[in-house]
Amino acid sequence: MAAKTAGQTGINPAVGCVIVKDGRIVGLGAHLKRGEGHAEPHALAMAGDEARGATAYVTLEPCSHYGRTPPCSDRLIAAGIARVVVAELDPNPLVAGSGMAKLQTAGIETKTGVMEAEARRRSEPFRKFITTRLPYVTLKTASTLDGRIAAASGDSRWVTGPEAREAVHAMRHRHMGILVGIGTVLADDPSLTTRLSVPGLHPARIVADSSLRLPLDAKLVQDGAAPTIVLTSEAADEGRAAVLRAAGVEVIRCGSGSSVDLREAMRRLGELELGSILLEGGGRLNGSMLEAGLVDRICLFLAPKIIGGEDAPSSFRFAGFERMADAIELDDVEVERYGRDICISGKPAAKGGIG
Ligand code: AOF
Ligand code: ZN
Repeated sequence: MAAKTAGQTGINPAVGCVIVKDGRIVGLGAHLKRGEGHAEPHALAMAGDEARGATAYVTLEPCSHYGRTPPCSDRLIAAGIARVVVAELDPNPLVAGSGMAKLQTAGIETKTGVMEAEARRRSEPFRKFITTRLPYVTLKTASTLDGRIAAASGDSRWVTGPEAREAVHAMRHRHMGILVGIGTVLADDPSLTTRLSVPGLHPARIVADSSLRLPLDAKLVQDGAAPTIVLTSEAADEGRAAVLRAAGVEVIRCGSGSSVDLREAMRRLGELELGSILLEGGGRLNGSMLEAGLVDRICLFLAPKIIGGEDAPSSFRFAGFERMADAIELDDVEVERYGRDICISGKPAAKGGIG
């Protein structure tokens, strides 16, 4: 239930709830939208009187706070639920164990940590945002086996096949913002919208553009498909900023230098409640974000091709390290296949020296 709603709950977690009575499912629910009902009340509404004496299975600890809706723990207690099984505790400091405590005080039998690893994987972006107010950043690249994102001529249509590209659109649907460097916009004039074989949600489009080179006739400015935000520097021309604002673009100055202060940029995007960002390059921005330690997960789509070319652009452009021992390593590595392509993903290991 939670997996199906990933991407549509904003900065709220995707949560699923199933109510079981005498071996039969009597209620199903998911949190569908921030500001609307949580998973448990939906499932309780379906269960009706059958909830009395039943077991509720929830992917997240039921809440104990009055937020946009009343506490789910109170609702479970009032419905006469006998047992609550949850996958993980709510990392929200407003809840953090107090939901379980409330249920226990009311005499409900509880169990925590069932399929916890799966649940934590799903709630990782929520966990990061609710505890730091910084967006969870997923870096995605699509390259040849030799790490090139285009030929030396600039041609990049297409590196990976249709299955991998569909997976990327599904990733866009699951993130609240999509971030690219101005070089990518100037080279490709992308629309950065979600185009799936079924309808999806469009993330806000964010461009790192320290000297405000974003052209007024760019699709990102003209198409109105989703909000467009430009991250720029203090040094950028105010007249140009005014022109972009008049065209409907939000311009945010990050840091006091002549380039975009990426850490400050993430803080500002967090203030706008953009809780998850898909970073789609190019190589320089990828390199800078990685070096600054601002990337939470990397997804590298690799096509079984070799393009070569001394000047062909690559997925990561940064000074790099002198010694292999200093390389950025990935933890929690996963490998998936999409048609002829593969995706290697993992979390950049935190290290001293970076950032
Ligand atoms: C639950 N069940 O289905 C969800 C929970 O903005 P509000 O008022 O909806 O509250 C959001 C917080 O509630 C969120 O940060 C998280 O702590 C919890 N989410 N809790 O019992 C749910 N979505
Ligand atoms: Zn709740």
